[in-house]
Amino acid sequence: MTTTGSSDELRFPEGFLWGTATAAHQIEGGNTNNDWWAFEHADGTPVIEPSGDACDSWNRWEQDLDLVAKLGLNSYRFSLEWSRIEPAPGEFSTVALDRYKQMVTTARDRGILPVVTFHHFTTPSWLAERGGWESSEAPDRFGEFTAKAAAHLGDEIGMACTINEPNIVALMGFVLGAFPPGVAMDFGRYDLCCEQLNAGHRRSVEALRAAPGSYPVGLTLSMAELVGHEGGEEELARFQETVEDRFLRNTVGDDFIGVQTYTRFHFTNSGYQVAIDPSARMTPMGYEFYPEAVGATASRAAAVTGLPVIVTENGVSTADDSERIEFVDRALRSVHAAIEDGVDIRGYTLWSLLDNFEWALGYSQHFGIVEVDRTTFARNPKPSGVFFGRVARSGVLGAPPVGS
Ligand code: IFM
Repeated sequence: MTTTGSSDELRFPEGFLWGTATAAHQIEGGNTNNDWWAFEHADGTPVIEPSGDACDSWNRWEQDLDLVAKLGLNSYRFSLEWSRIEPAPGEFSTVALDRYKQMVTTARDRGILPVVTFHHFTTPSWLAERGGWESSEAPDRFGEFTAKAAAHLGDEIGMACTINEPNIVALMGFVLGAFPPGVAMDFGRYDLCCEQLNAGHRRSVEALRAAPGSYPVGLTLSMAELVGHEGGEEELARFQETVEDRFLRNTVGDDFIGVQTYTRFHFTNSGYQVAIDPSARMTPMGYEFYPEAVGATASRAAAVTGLPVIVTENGVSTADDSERIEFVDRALRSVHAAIEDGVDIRGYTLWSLLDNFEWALGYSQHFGIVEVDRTTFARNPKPSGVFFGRVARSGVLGAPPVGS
């Protein structure tokens, strides 16, 4: 049970997960054998700079785990790089698998629940060359990879996320052209990719259920609060169905739904808009600054799926860290309000631990609660990390910061 204490103090449920998240390609560095590396180096893509050494987390992973523990968080969500583990079809790297196993066990030793994502945007080059997620073999291949990796990591996995934001993989890859294969406005290929990703999720769940251990298994989906205005109802319904609900419906029998929210979208009689008010506060990502969206999306995800919710990503890109504190404070208030309304939300994960490679936008964005020096890779926790850690340790969110 949550309680609302005196003044504006909010208490979160016992056992609530307080985490931060990263993804392999965004932090490890040197992931040369996947579709993203190729995309970063191809002519004519919108990628502003290559990932290069990223945050050198392939070598500094233990320091990253120490940071999570020191901040006071009790979970860490990270991803496995498929192309490191299976560099060629059916050929698995014991060295890579051992490294990820070490991460899982070290996290446990530090009192951190390891939340493992099996696919976070990158696909091995060998599969990309055969058509990537459009290829008829992709779902089975992903299932086989999941089985192999899950068997190696064993029952110390704390929670498993199959595919990160499959809707973004398809939308960016085939409608907006900002992710590999860089195709724009091809809705037929978009639909095909969505179906294949849905099939991949199911294969992965089957593999995880058959693997040693019995940790919760789920999908993570990118969701925005969808706000309808007069004349925009039809467009909203179309967006909701084709970008969110087709994936939410594919979670029957899963243990949780992972909700990943950054903003809200508006639908008017002239279509989709990121903001209505011309003076709306915007973030460097071009999103409306609207932390309360997370409570709304978590509630909708729970209603559509009937599953417990983990907020597996939420956060803001900003160079002004005090804005991040405001964002997280307001977001947590909306999560707490949803819990009070009866929505089963079991955790909140802040994106991201580190300032890292933001895909086509390179290193121009700052989502981290820890700053990373781009030359020395030295890590420096920001006040927002200290703030979030304090809430995590106590399970209590104090009165809103003065001035907010
Ligand atoms: O950096 C990404 C992450 O890889 C997936 N979810 C959204 C984040 C911020 O854009």
